[in-house]
Amino acid sequence: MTNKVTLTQFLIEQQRGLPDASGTFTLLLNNIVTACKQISHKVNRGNLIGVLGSAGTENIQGEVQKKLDVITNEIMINALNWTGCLAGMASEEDDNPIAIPEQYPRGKYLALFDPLDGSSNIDVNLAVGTIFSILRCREGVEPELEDFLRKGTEQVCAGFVLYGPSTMMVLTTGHGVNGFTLDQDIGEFILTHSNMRIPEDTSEFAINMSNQRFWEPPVQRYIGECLEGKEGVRGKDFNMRWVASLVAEVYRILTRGGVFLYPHDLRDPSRPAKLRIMYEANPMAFIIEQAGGACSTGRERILDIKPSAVHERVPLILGSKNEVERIVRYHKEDGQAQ
Ligand code: AFP
Repeated sequence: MTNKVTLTQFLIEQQRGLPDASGTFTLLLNNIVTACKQISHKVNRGNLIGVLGSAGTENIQGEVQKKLDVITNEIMINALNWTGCLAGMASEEDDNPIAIPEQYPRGKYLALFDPLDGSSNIDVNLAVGTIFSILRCREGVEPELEDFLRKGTEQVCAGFVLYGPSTMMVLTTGHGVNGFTLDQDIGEFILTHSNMRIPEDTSEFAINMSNQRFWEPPVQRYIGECLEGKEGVRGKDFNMRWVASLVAEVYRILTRGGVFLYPHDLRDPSRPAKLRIMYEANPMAFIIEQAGGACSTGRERILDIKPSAVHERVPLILGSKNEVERIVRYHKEDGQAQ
């Protein structure tokens, strides 16, 4: 352990590089880390402690909540609301933003999170994760909805934890992307992946093929060309992955490249996309761009979108830069309005 950098040391050394830093951000991150360690423990214990299966309730998304959706949401809220770092929070699992209880001091940040992304995987023992995004808030006021509805370019930090064979945390504060592996023996995240970079080209795509009949022409064209392989215009064969867990897909892309698509689809005009901008697309876009990748709806850069609601959904295409740019070009050539 002597020559290994812990996440705590990494954060404190980052703070030293910011002379005006008060330590509030470092305190906030350390408490997010503590919450994710607790979630890792719950996820790993699973049925041994009776946390699998449905909670029998629905969230604002109209999705049936798993017991762990509710448990992990409470872990995140209870780990952060007392810290004095936050003016407020927003969660996939709560209809409205979460106020800081009266008895606790307010801080200058807003935390937005999906406490258990990919939760439809939890009962079949496949990878799930936690995604978080940090914004600065106006000081000295109770935050209003508008304080949350900020472009992704205004994030000060984004990260996720992947509860897989290893528990991995990936983090960016706008100065590159770093990965940390949880050493379960000592309960510390250890820096194992410095300055993660995404290869600009790839031969691997991730999409839920069962939705193919609902895709718009540019996505039909792109996936069709991938499936034609080396006999087609791409002149090479492609591989496909679909883990149904955004966190797992993004981590794979950070480590070996690839492109992930959950595109605009024509299935239900009232719900043209699945992934939520505030606590899924924006944090992942920040991380992907900081690692040299690209992230788009197909028609615009994710980080430039001005959200209109906390649970707003957007089409999401992210990964190896040259592949995402090709898909965006296909949308331009198609010219159809969304
Ligand atoms: P759940 O949290 O409801 O499992 O959704 C996970 C997710 O938001 C994202 O993590 C996956 O990439 C995507 O949805 C999977 O969507 P499908 O289940 O439609 O394939």
